[in-house]
Amino acid sequence: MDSSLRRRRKVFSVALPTAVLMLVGGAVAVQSSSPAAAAETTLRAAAARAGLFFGVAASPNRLYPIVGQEFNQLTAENDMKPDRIATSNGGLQNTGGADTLVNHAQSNGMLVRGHTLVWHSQAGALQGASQATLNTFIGNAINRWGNRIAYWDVVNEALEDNNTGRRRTQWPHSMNRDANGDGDFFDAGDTDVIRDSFIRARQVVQAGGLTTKLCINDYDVEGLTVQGGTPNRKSNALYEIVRNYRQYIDCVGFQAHFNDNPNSIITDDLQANIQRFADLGVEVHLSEVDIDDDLSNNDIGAGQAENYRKVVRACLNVAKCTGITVWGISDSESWRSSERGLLFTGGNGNYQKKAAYHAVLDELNRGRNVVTPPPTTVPPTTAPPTTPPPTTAPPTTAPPTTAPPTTVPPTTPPPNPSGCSATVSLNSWPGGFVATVRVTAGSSPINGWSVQLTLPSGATVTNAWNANRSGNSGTVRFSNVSYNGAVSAGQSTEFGFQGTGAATGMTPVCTA
Ligand code: 9MR
Repeated sequence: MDSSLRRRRKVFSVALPTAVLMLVGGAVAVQSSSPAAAAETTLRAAAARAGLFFGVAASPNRLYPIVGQEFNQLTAENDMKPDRIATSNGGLQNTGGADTLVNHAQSNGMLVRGHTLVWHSQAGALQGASQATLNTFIGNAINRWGNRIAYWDVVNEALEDNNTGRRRTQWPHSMNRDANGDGDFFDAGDTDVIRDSFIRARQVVQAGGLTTKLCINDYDVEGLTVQGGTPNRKSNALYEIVRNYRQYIDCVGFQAHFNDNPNSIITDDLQANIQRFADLGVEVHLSEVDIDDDLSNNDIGAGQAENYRKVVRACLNVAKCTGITVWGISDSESWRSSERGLLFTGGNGNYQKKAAYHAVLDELNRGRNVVTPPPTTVPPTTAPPTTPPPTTAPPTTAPPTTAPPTTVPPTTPPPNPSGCSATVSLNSWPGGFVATVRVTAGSSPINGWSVQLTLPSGATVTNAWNANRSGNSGTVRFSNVSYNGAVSAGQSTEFGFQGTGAATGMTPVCTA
C-alpha cells in the first residue's frame, strides 16, 4: 500500500442502532440489540461493553486507584516470574507480592494473568532445571492460586529473535531433541519443552477442575509480515506450535511491543494474523502493549494515538481477540520509558491521559461492529487528532452490502433429539464471566448441533465464538458454525461466550 495512503488511512464506523453485525467464529450473524447507549468513560467499561478485557501490568507498589478504575485485568509485571517465586526444586517462595496483586485484582473485579511459568529469562533458582522440576513448579504455581488466575502464560518467548522462525537454543529449550531429524519437535519421539510444559499444565488444570486458561506468549509475532513484506517466520512458527498442540493451549499472547525494530513494527496485516490464530479456536490477547511514540523511521503511522487506534481496532474486529493489556500505566514508570509508549504521563498515582488514551477509549466505544473500508475508497484526511476525539458516535451510514446472509438457528426442535450432550465451565469475576461449552457427540457421529441454555436474570451475553448465537439474555441458543458441526462419535468440540452479570446454575441442553 502507498505509504501516504497508509498514513492517511482512517477508520470509519457503521452505527447500527437496532441491529449489530457480529463476527462469530468467522460467520456473520445479525443480533438484535437496544439503541446505542452513551459512550463509556473508562477503558474497562468500554472494553467490557465490547466483550473484552482491558488490562495493565503492575507491581504491588503501583496499585494506585487508577488501576481498578481504568482496567479490569491485571498482569504481574515481575511478581510471578520464576526468579521471584520458584525454589530450585520447583517449590514456591516469596509469593507475597503475587498475593497482593491477586487480592487487589479480586477486590477490584479484575481478571488476573499469571506471568510466567517457563521462560529462558528471569529463571532464578530454576535456571538449568530438568523438565521434571519445571513440572513440579508448574503444578505448585497453578494450584497456589487456582481459579483466581484466569490465564497463565505457561511458556514465554520460546522463539528466537531476528525472524529465523526457530526455537531458542538456550535453556530450557536446550532440552529439546529432534529425534528423527525432520527439523521440528512435533513428533512422538521428539523432546519438546513447550509441549511437555503444556501437557503438565493441562493435567494440573484438569485434575483440579480449574477453569484457568493456558497461554503461550511471545513478541514480534503480531503481523503476518514484518518490515518490507517479508513473511513473519516467528509468527508462522508460533502458529505451527499452536496448531500442533491445540489440545493443550487455550490462548495466545501477542506481546505487541511495537517499535522501530524491523520485526516489531505495526503492519497492516495485524488483524489478519489475529484472525488466523483465532481460527484455530484459541483466544488471542494483545498481552503487553506499548507503542513507541516515534515510529517515523519505519513509516508505519502518523502518530502514536493513531497507531494505538489501529492496534485496538485490529483486536476488536476479531471476535476471539478477548483482551488487551498495556505494559504499565505511565511512560515514566514504564520499563521502556524512553519510548513513551503508554497511555498516561505522570507518576506515583498522579496520572494524565495522553492522546493515545483518548484514541483507545474512543475505539473501544465504537465496539466490534466497525467496518474499515478498503484504502482506495478512503478520502484523504488531515493529520490524526492530537486532542481527544469526540465521544459521540460517528454519523450513521448504510450497513455494508457485502455481508453474507444472516444465519438464523432453527426455532423449531430439530428432528433428531439428543445425539449429543453439553457441559459448561465458567470463569467468573464480579460483574462478568466467560463460559466454555463442550459439545460431545453420543454413540453416533453428528452433523450439526444446537445448544440451548437459560441465563439467570441480570446476565447478558456480549460476545461468542465458534458458534452462531440467538438471543443474549434469558434462553439463549447456540448452533454450530461451518467448521465444527461434524463431530465424530464420542468426540467433542467447544464454543464459548462472554457476558456481564453472574451466570450460575446454567444447564446446557444439546440437540443434534
Ligand atoms: O517489565 C519487566 C521489567 O520490569 C523487567 O525488568 C524485565 C526483565 O526481563 O521484564 C519486563 O517484562 C517483560 C516481560 O516479562 C516479557 N516480555 C517483555 C517484557 C518487557 O518488555
